[in-house]
Amino acid sequence: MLYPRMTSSRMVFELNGIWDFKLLKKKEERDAGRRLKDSMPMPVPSSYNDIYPGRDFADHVGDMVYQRTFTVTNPVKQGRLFLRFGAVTHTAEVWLNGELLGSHKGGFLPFSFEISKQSRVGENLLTVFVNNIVDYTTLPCGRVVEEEFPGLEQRTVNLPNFDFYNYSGIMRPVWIYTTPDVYIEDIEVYGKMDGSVYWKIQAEGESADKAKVTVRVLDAEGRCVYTGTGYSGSGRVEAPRLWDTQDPYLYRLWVRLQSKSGNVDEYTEIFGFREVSIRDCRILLNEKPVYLKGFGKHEEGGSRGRGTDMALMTKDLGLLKWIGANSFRTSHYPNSEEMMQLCDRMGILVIDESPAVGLNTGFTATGLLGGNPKGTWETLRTKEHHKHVMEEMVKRDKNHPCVIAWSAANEPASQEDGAKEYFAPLVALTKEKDIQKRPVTIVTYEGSTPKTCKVAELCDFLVLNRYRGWYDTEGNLKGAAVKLKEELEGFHVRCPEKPIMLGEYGADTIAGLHDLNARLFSEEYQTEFMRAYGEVFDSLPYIAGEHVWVFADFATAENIKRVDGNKKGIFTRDRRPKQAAYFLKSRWEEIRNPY
Ligand code: E9O
Repeated sequence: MLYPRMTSSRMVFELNGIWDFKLLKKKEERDAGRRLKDSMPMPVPSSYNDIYPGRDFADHVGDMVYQRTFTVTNPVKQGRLFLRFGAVTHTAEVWLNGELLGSHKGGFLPFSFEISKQSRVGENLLTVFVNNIVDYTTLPCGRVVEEEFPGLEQRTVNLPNFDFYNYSGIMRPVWIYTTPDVYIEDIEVYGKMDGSVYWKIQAEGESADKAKVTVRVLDAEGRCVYTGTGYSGSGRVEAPRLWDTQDPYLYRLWVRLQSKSGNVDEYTEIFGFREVSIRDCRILLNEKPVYLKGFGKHEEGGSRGRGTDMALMTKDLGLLKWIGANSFRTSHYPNSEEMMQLCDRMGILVIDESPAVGLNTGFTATGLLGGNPKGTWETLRTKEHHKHVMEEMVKRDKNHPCVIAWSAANEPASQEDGAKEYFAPLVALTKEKDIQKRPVTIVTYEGSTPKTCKVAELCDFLVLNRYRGWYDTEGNLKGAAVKLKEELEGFHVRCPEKPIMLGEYGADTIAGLHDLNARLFSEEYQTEFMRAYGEVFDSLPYIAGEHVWVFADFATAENIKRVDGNKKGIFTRDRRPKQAAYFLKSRWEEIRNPY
């Protein structure tokens, strides 16, 4: 799926800005063909939740509606016109001028509709119904509960089976863009270390298969270093400058599609020459071992929630560089396309995670489906949707050099019967869809031990979330280190060839709380926690990386385990460093080998 870009044959218009917005009651009448009455202004892109005060507003369960008009001019009506959403959380039903364009399920990936027929020169009315419910069919998973108290109106509560606030709305940019009648629908491009480059073009429109395709590889200065023809093919660039974390050098594949009738479409896709592989317990970038240093990271902040925020994302990557990190996991959903582009450019390695979180009976206060501990894999209805999401994610992110691996899920019930059967086809599908055959993992939690884990063999590398010294053995870091080491050794015995990394480890820490005895919640405890884990990693040669939980403090659902959100951040929510940031900085700056 191509990102909307202005080219010599395409125009792009952003529909971001202030839209009309309204929360909808359960049976409230709706008419997509009329201007909303009693609407309130709402910024797009943004999560709607934190914009206005009131917990009924923030925690609304169900439908809401976004609306705006846009004007189409005559030149824009030449060729085709598309409407594209970066992400709408969690489902969207889109109407234009009173006609239904279609719907999309899944809150973190883009979708588009052709609107050539439904749009008209002049003013157009765009209406989007959004639903924010998470249940046993959605990713992430949750459950809906009807609360009844004598004398009170029935109230619908949506319990997330995950530890982050269920931000929703039109959270990523919206565009309209034009293409010629015969157009480039998708481009796949892969540059390898030896300079070989593979491409595959998908085109749509009348006799698209008979169109003539020319491709050029352009270097960062715009010089053409290779020319080829054909819908798919391969060629070679002499001595390419490889992409890596120190020198994230980017090339572009310029594609020209000329149809029989003479219509021309052009698009330029960014890529890099680099290879990711796995050998002898190591993750290799361009054949050199890369030890992953970084975080699990949410895409969120104050006011706009998970809404695309270019300033925040650039600042975050600047902080990653400052602290000596080289990577992060997009926990627990694909991040915005703009973030992926920035990672390409800044040389940050990404484990690209699907929104499959909460596929367990859980550690959260809420549980799932009434907390039936045996029910997970039989009761969940996510399997087909999960396949679809993995496909969409690979389709969107396949060309990014920054993406070094895919994570199919975070902390599923991987120790329960049915886990292997659930994940095997998902892993296979992900591999099949990715020509780079990047490593795939399933991130597991404490419940899944070297003895009980049912999915280790499906993973190319093991990513473990462990909280010894926090959720158990709390306060006792020596004991925690013993337990951690024992478990890592157990996994190494089970999968002796596979790299093992920590995907999460951390301790809730109140910024500014100091304690001479390094007690729980103090800045000192977080630092000592990091030190204790670091010593274990350093003693085990097969550890391939350390991702701390979590980059910055973040909002969660209201519950008794969380005081104003999750405080395991190494940075506060407004991105100030806690003490442990300085410890990690000195630790990570020492570990270079060689990235
Ligand atoms: C997922 C992440 O989204 N992992 C959690 C993080 C946390 O801080 C959360 O924010 O709580 C930790 C999972 C801990 C599971 C402990 C289970 C112990 C059962 C044996």
